[in-house]
Amino acid sequence: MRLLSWLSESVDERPGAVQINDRGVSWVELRRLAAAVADDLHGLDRVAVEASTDLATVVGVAGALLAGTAVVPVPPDAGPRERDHILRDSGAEAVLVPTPGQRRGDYPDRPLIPVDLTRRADSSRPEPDPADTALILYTSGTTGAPKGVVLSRRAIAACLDGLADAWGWTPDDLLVHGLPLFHVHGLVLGALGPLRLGSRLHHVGRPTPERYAGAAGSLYFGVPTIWSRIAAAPAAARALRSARLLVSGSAALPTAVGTGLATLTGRRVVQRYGMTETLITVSAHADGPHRPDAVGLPLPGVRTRLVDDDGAPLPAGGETMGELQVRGPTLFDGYLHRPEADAASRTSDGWFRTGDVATIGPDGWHRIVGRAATDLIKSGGYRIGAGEVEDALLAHPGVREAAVVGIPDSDLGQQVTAYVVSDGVAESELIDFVARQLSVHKRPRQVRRVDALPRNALGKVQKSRLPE
Ligand code: MLC
Ligand code: AMP
Repeated sequence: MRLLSWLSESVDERPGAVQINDRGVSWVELRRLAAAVADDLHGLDRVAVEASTDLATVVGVAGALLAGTAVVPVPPDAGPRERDHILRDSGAEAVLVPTPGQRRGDYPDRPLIPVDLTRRADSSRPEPDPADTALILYTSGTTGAPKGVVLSRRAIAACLDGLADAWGWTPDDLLVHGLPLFHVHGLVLGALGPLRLGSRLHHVGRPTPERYAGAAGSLYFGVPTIWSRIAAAPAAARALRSARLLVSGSAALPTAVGTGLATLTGRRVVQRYGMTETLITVSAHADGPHRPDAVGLPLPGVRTRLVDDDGAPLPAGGETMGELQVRGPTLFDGYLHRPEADAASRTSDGWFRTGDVATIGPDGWHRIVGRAATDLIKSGGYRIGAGEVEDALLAHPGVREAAVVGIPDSDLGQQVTAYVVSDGVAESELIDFVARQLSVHKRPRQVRRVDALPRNALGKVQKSRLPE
C-alpha cells in the first residue's frame, strides 16, 4: 500500500478536505499541487522544508514523499544556530519554502524551491520502497545539538495504521488540531495521518480554546497544555461535546485536567505515548476501557518491557517502576551520523531505551511516571535539551556559566529555567538571545542570576542543589 494512500487514490473533489488556517483544498487538488512539487524535485535524495503552519508545508511534504525524497522539516522560527545545524547535518540538497513574502528563514547555502500554490500537475510515479527514509526529524538530547532521527516510510505507515485501529480513525472523521508541523504529533499524526487514512483535516493555526471550539471536528489532537487551557475555558470545552474522540499526547496529562474535561465535554480524553524515535507505541482505545492516569496498551506489533538500573527485566505487576524499553515496526532506523548515540540507545538484544520511567499493570496498561534524565525538559509538549540551551546561553559574551533545568509549571508542564553567572546582563536580553539562536519555544522563561553554580569535587554542576 502507498504511504499516502488516500491522497494518492482519492477522486474526491469536494472543497475543504484539507484546511490549514483559512486555506482549504479538495483531495484531488492537494494531489495535483503535491505532484507539481514532486516534478520540481528531480529525484533529489533529501530536501528541507520550512515547516510553517501553512498549506504550503503540507503540499511540500506530500510532494516530496510522492517523489521518494526524504523530508527534513525545519521549524520556521529556528534561529541561525539551529537552522544551520539541521541543514548541514542532514545534508539537505535544497529547501522547499513558501512563496517569498511568507518565508521566515534565510537559507544562504542551499537552492530554494518555492512551493507555488498556483501550479498543479497530473504526473504520477511508482511508490518508493517502504524501507526508504520518509522523514529526518531533529530532536534534542540531554547535551549538544539536536540529533536527526531517521524514520522510514514503513515505520510511519505502521504507526498510522495502528492508531487507525486503536481510535477507529476513518475517512468519516474530521481531524482538528493546531500543532506545529515539524514534529511527530502535528506532522506525522496530524498531517500524514489524514493523507493516509482519509479523514479530513482542519488545522486551526494557533491552538486556542476558541479555535478548537469553533471547528466542529469529530477527532481532536492536543498536548496537555492545550487541553489544560481548554479545561479552563468552560464554554469552549462544552463546544467539544459533539466530538467523537479527544486525544492527548506528547507529555503527561494531569489527571485533574482529564477528569475536568470529561465533565465539561462528556468525552473522556484518550491518551497515547510515543517518542520521535519510536513514533507512537502505546495508546488507549477509543471504545475500550479508560484509565485517566495511564496511557494504554501497546499498538499492534509493538512489544514493551520494564528493566531495572542493571537492565534486568522487571515484572509487570503494576507497582514496580522501571525504564520502559520498546521494540516493533514503528521504530526509527537510527540517528543520522551518530553511531555512538545509536548504539547507546539500544540494548544488545535490540530494544530501544526510551529513558522514560513507567509501570505496566497485569492488565497490560502502561503508566508513564517520569523521565530518568532531568536534562531532557518537556515544556508545552516540546522536548528541549538542557545542554543545547546552556550552549546557546554560553555563546553570549556576558555569560560565564549556565545551568538549565525544567521546573514544574501548571500551564506548560515544565518551564525552562536558566541559572547564570553573568556580568549583569538583563534577563530579557538573555531570553531573547536564546530565542534568536534556537527555536523560540526553547527560550528560558526565567533567568536567575547566581554568584556561582553548585559543583561537586570533580567540578560537575549539581543541578539538584540549585536554589528553589
Ligand atoms: C514569545 N515569542 C517570542 C518571544 N517570546 N518571540 C521571539 N522572542 C521572544 N523572546 C512569541 C512566539 O514566537 C510566538 O509567536 C508567541 O510569542 C507565543 O509563543 P509561546 O509563548 O512560546 O507560546 P506558548 O503559549 O508557550 O505555547 C504553548 C503551546 C506550544 C501549547 C501552543 O507549546 C505548542 O504548540 N506545543 C506543541 C508542541 C508539540 O507539538 N510537541 C510534539 C512533539 S512530538 P507566534 O509567531 O507563534 O505567534 C512528541 C511525540 C508525541 O512529543 O508523543 O507526540
Ligand atoms: P518527543 O521526542 O518530543 O516526541 O518526546 C518524547 C517524550 O515525550 C517521551 O519520551 C515522554 O517523556 C514524553 N511523552 C510523550 N507522550 C507522553 C504521554 N502520553 N505521557 C507522558 N509523557 C509522554
